[in-house]
Amino acid sequence: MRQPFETMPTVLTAEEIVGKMMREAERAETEVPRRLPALVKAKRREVVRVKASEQASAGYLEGLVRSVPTIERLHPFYREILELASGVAVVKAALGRLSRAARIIRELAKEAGRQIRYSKTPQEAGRARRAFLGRAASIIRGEKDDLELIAGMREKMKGLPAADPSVPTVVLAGYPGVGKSTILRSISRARPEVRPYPFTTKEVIIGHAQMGGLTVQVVDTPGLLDRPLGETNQIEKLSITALKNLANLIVFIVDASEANGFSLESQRSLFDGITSNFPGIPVLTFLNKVDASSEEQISRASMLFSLAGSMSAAKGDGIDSFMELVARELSMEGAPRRVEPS
Ligand SMILES: Nc1nc2c(ncn2[C@@H]2O[C@H](COP(=O)(O)OP(=O)(O)O)[C@@H](O)[C@H]2O)c(=O)[nH]1
Ligand SMILES: [Mg+2]
Repeated sequence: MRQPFETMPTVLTAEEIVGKMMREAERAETEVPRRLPALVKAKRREVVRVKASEQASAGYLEGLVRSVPTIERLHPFYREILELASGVAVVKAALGRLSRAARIIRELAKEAGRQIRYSKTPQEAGRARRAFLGRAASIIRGEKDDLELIAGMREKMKGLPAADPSVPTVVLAGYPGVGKSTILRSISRARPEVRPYPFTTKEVIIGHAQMGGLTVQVVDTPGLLDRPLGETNQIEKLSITALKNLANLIVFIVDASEANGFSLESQRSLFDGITSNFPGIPVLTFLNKVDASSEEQISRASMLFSLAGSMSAAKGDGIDSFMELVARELSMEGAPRRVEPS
């Protein structure tokens, strides 16, 4: 599975484009019959040089703009992350200016071609070509910031997980240490893929599992859905929005043993915080580490949560029924969200 930004080529800096354009102008050669008058020969050469540099500049910019995935056609998951990474409006504006720069360079090249054809001396033709190169270079240098922005955007977006929005997706939640990684590892066909989010130190871990004939994408988000969500952190909010567009089901894992220092009650309030941030998305809650829990803990957990099942992921107990329940929930199109006791 490819993600839409993976195929974007490296983005040159303004100076690199200018350098390339100048080199192309130098290098451009054409066969000019020797017997032609000097002025005709000069005009032909200058026209070829202008064309070559036009292609190296305007042509490059056009290709760059084309290589950016069409924002309107992006899956909301990627669009939200693009919003996080660079800002959709900012990227669109930069692309608009780069296209306009290419258009202006094309017009200047046409104008230079005209001037060259009407030149009365080889010197005049040379001046027209140099004037074109100078103007084109300053237009490209004026696009320095836009080019840097697109380069930065590509850098952030190209490493994104190839999360397939068309595959049913389960997002794991629960405090650190409850067993999310253990579960992900034990249900994944291959080693889960770790990909950085396009901001700070967060990463998403994606596994693919085969559940009751269904291929399911399971996403773990350390540092995001394993702690109370801050009210003010914009990045956090946006990443939640991105996940909302991907998640078909939230699986909340409860550590019955309370071994990691999170009481069942505090796990319940984490549950409340997370589910209120994913309205409309079904949630299944599973009790883990039952092997290391007391009767009292298990019964307290059943009072606090509406449990879909319980397991001992480290031992592999209950994993099959976990997968069965998850697959059943996913195949119930438009299943009503579970109502939790308050
Ligand atoms: N006793 C017991 N330990 C478990 C179980 N599942 C996971 N663990 C242990 O709990 C610790 C944290 O698990 P991990 O999967 O990393 O939790 P995460 O932070 O939610 O990803 C690890 O040492 C696991 O081996 C279980 O069912 N029983
Ligand atoms: Mg983990």
